[in-house]
Amino acid sequence: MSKILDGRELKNIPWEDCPQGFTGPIWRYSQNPVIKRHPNSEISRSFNSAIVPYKGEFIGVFRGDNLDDIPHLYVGHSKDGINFQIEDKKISFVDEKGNPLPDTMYQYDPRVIEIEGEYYIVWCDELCGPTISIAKTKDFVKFVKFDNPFLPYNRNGVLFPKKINGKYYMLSRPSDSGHTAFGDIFLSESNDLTYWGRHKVVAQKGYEWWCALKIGAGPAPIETDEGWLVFIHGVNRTCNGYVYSIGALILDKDDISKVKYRCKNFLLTPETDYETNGFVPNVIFPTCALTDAPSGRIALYYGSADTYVGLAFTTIDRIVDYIKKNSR
Ligand code: BMA
Repeated sequence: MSKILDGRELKNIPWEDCPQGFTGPIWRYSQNPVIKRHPNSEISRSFNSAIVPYKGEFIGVFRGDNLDDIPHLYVGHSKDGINFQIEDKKISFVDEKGNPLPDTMYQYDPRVIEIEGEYYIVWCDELCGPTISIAKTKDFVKFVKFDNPFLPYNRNGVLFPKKINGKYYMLSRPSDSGHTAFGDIFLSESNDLTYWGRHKVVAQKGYEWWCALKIGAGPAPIETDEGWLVFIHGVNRTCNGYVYSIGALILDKDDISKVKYRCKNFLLTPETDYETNGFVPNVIFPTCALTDAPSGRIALYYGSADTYVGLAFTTIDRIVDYIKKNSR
């Protein structure tokens, strides 16, 4: 039996039981996708988005690719974590003194991480090319942006959901300015979320074909008695373009820069219509996981085909057992 260590209860976690006879590590929600095309009048497609429990309901920061294809971030509200109302106006940021900041050219692939009652948004932002930005909010109305914590180029970052020995930790995937044909997961450390250092390589792209080109962290790591569970995306380069699948690894609890188990199989790969058809076919990209510690339930949200948000389920026992049995 494996345990989720944060001890938090989320009685209303979105859930659907495992279909009878299904033997895989993760099963898809039968009513997917949960976010369809044109969720508001400005957004053509919404995917790669992050949801958290908030005041007994749910709130999220959504990637919304506009009618000119350029992505921005939007707040969305939901009573059940499945049906979302996405606000009409994109998020604007203020600096640490409260002064409004000019909009950057684009913003995408947000993660939302709660640490000690504050919600941190981490996303890919524009700074002479893609880089990682961080902002904080308490109310999802005022978003205070930190002063350029990362250099370009980097398009994928997520924070650990708690400080470890008084420090913040970020997993990120340094890149180039285009559709990067490489990608490994790095760990960085900070006292204050602005100055980052002590960078370490945590996991590199794999021998396995599904993640042979690049890997990157997905949702905020989940603390378990076996170590930190990290859902990842892994990319295969086929003759018809990149294919993004979902995988996982478990980091050592005493040294989070060390991989303890790494699953050699993907957990999910694009198979359904809403994953294999869309703006970018054959992409599934995990960005957020809700957990309920008492039941061990996990609800995993993922972008699908750069067009929709999908939802899938597992339990901590099932996923840890699968990763350990299939660890390379
Ligand atoms: C990645 C990111 C994601 C996107 C994926 C597939 O590099 O840019 O936003 O979902 O490519 O297009």
